[in-house]
Amino acid sequence: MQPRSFASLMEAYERVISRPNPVNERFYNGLFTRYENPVLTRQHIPPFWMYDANPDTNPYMMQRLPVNATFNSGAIKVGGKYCLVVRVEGQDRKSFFAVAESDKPTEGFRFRDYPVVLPDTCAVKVGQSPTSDSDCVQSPSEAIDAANAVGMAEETNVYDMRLTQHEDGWIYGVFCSESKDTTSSDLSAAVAAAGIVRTKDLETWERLPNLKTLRSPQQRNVVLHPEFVEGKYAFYTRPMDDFIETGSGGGIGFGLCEDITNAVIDEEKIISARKYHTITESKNGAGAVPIKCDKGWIHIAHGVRNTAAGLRYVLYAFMTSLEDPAKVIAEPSGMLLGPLGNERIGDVSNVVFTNGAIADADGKVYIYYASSDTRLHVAETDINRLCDYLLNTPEDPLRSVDCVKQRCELIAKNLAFLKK
Ligand code: M1P
Repeated sequence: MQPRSFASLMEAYERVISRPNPVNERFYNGLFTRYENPVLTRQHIPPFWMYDANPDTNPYMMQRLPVNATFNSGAIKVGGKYCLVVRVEGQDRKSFFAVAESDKPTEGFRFRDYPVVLPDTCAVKVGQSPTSDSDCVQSPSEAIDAANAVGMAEETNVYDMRLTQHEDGWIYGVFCSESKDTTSSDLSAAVAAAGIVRTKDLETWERLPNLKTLRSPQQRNVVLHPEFVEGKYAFYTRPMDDFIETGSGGGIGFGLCEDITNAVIDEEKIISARKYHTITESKNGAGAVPIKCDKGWIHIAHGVRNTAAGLRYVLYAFMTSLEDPAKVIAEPSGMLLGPLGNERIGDVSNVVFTNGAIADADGKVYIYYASSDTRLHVAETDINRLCDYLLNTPEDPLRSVDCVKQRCELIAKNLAFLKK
């Protein structure tokens, strides 16, 4: 194999970034448009993140720090740019965050030169919220004590950030902060918590203590609501007994907290429950930050069911009331979007997952969804279509016999209409 020049690797990378992304004309469902190419893949990673560019120290021009996948991203528009805070996974299995941005919503995404450098939870003074490098402590045990004191164990992995432009003026990032479960002898035992950061520019990040939910041992897929509710910060939660299984966690929860700098939720009310023999039977979780429109709050979440081939993740949607964002007023039957074609294959196959969508001023909505924990795509729709879908799609009647009845009603209506 001839070693390639670093310049040729940069040229190939630039070709990937500038590749147009045409609409997938073969797909139609009246609700959203799919695009031919993913918006981000590991080919979008700048070569200078992976290679040592100097042939003297890298004579074979080999990747020194390869990247495995670019997927589940938070999404927000800042300064006219479409910004994604992407889950990037190194080949060492550790995930981290990186901002990719573009002037266009469906193509041209380019990572900023450096990934996001989060303040280290293992580098804080006892009792303090870790906000800067100067908060460093000396010994590892002191660091762990300090992290525990502010509700953060020794964090091993971070992923799936939701970005909320809150009415208090900050952009919050809420993400999964994963630590080893040191109370278990099982090497794989882990604890998931909701980490919280805030920023004004996606460049400088202030770390706040992790969310504490007094009645749920673990949390993942936590989303901060963009407005105060009853004068408090409101979170969509996903109570779980365990790291993978939600156990007694009944679905997507909702809870209020007084102080985001020390966020504690007591009661979590289940608003979108898991249901037997539906797409949410195994688990579900909030996805994109809810989108406000004149009919309600639009939620795009994920539902998980089990199959002989393992878990199957799809997106679904529901609407909550403007007066009470914890009150579901519409929940159409079935999935909004499922994996299609090549999207079905990847590191964790048969998965689509979203943690970010952007609603533009012209009413268009871009749903950034990842397929099979490997790459990131976009689906384009708009507020009117989403509202029509949410408010006019029948609910899941939960039994085959009633599903047939529902379909026969549609057929009869159509046949009568077509005979006119
Ligand atoms: O592997 C599929 C997804 O699994 C998790 O989602 P959940 O907590 O609902 O099971 C997350 O780790 C997510 O990142 C991942 O895409």
